[in-house]
Amino acid sequence: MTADLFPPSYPGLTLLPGFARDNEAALLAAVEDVVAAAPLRQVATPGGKAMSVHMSNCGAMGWISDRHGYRYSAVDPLTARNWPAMTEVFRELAARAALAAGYADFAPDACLVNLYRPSTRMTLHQDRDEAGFTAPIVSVSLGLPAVFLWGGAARADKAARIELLSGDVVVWGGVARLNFHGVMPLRDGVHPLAGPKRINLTFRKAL
Ligand code: MD6
Ligand code: FE
Repeated sequence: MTADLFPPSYPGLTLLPGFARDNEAALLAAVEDVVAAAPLRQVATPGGKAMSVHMSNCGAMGWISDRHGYRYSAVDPLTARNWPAMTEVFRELAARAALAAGYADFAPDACLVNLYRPSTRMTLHQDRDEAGFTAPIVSVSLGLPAVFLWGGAARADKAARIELLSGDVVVWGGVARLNFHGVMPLRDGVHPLAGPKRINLTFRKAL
């Protein structure tokens, strides 16, 4: 087989396999701190359906959704307090991954924390609630493996399936900043550090 000698490449998407592998335990511990202050919750889409993923945020801004729409807010609607600060471990990792993908000086002000349990999925969508699209998106996978769907500029474009393991980081931006993407339903399993779940950290520049 020659597939591994010539892995597929996708314009605007950088795969950094194992980039956060050495930080897994520290990152998971930091996630525990975030969700102690801003509990994970299921949010509703504007259409009124609950998303299957559980979410929280840290950083100056957090991504929220309710029947009024998708947006960023400095205040957690559940606690009526600001989101917990973004720890240096998160900032440093996000900036280093962005740099590895060719984006210098990435300074995220939002980190969305997503909890996927077996059968949780994320349907194809664009990340387009940010004020500008010059900064990339940095996405860190922890815990159970997932199949990431990498589509194109249009919802109907065929999506590639990319396996993401704990410690893998993906960065997208530039021509692909508004590409559709999603996550296939999580398979059953137990991760040695994270247990029966997957955590995804998505770093963005919201403002
Ligand atoms: C992932 N997640 O879980 C990719 N986007 O690998 C996302 O694209 C995403 O988890 C918006 C909101 C939550 C997410
Ligand atoms: Fe997304």
